[in-house]
Amino acid sequence: MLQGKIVKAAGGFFSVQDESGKEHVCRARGALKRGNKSLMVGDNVVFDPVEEDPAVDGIIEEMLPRSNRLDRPPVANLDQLAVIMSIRHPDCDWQLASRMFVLAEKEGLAAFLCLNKTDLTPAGELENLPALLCNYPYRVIYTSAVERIGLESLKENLEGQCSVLAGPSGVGKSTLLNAIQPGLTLKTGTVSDKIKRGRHTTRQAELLPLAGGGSVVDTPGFTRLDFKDIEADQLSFYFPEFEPLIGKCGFRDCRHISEPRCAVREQVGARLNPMRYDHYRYFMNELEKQEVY
Ligand SMILES: Nc1nc2c(ncn2[C@@H]2O[C@H](COP(=O)(O)OP(=O)(O)OP(=O)(O)O)[C@@H](O)[C@H]2O)c(=O)[nH]1
Ligand SMILES: [Mg+2]
Ligand SMILES: [Zn+2]
Repeated sequence: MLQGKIVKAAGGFFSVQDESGKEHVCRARGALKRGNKSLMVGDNVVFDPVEEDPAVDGIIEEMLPRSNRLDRPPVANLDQLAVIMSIRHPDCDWQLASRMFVLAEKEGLAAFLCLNKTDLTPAGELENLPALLCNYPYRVIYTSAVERIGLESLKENLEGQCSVLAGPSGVGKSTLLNAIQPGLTLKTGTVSDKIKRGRHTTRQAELLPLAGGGSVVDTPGFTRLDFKDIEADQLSFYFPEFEPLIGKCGFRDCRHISEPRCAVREQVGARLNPMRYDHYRYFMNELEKQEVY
């Protein structure tokens, strides 16, 4: 039996890297194909080398306990989520970023936002961002892969950690990784002229070692993200900026929507970023609809 980490998963085959760095193509035992046990990139596994099967080098027998997992993109055992958005082509989806941050908080992951394609920002708009992002609770890194701006900062934020890069198709996730890590030759796509959307170039999540230590998972883009297993009453805990205010509302079970004497609402536009509070309201509404009475 050998131990390793899944670095790629496609069509029922898993590339498992053993401790020496060697990759083994494996299949999984049936029980590791369903539900919560279904294997994902980042999983640590025990596998049995096989010689008689020409298609694979081993069979995965067991998945070791996970410290955390994201469903979308499906990756396990992370330290950090790097949300990648472009300022233009496609436009930054701030709400999707907040959605990803909620899921990161739920899994106890650190997170930051990387705003790419600063070279495409219309004149004057970059200057407006600080106001929009006043009291934004996550670190924001500005990059242009094309003009090689902000790449050192991105690199520093990734080094030594296991991070997943997630965001819509076409924002430049793969391009940024190629730019910060010489030797990577990740396939990149173009953004359609008409609808300014990416073309889903990256097809599978792939875990890549970083030269300076740590690793990153490049993932396929997505624009839809549903909340699963989140209770309406838990939502405020996944907005870290609310934390100092929790327990200070007039009602103990305040959901910070329309209740009187709400300490959270009082701070919107002051200590709290209004856009983030809008996202909170939107998500709360969505979760309340899912609640079963
Ligand atoms: N102008 C500009 N274009 C960029 C920048 N970064 C990436 N691009 C372009 O954006 C397009 C999409 O880049 P990708 O790296 O394939 O995007 P992705 O996020 O990996 O997309 P998926 O793999 O489909 O999820 C390519 O044409 C890149 O050249 C940038 O900083 N500025
Ligand atoms: Mg890509
Ligand atoms: Zn409140």
